[in-house]
Amino acid sequence: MFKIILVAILSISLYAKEHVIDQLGRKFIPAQVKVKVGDTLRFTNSDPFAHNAYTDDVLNEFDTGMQTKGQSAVVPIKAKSSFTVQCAVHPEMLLKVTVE
Ligand SMILES: [Cu+2]
Repeated sequence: MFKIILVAILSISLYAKEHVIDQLGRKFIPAQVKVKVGDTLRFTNSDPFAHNAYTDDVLNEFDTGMQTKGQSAVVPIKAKSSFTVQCAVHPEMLLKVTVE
């Protein structure tokens, strides 16, 4: 039983992927991403001013708060869904996330 649990944990960590999303030039780069449950999104602010990343998706709701220059924030993908991530500072910044 313990062995089975251990293998399950190992395989989750082996296949979970971190998707790096750059916040640069008032854009999320890339502007769309396909992910799987268990993956993470890493938002990195490469602009000299503050950004944010949040979604109102009921299944994957998150809010990175204010990210100053160079700051990174990691959020988990918890459930199958399709949703849009926005920046609270710049409403024109959009990232389309598809969870397969
Ligand atoms: Cu922004």
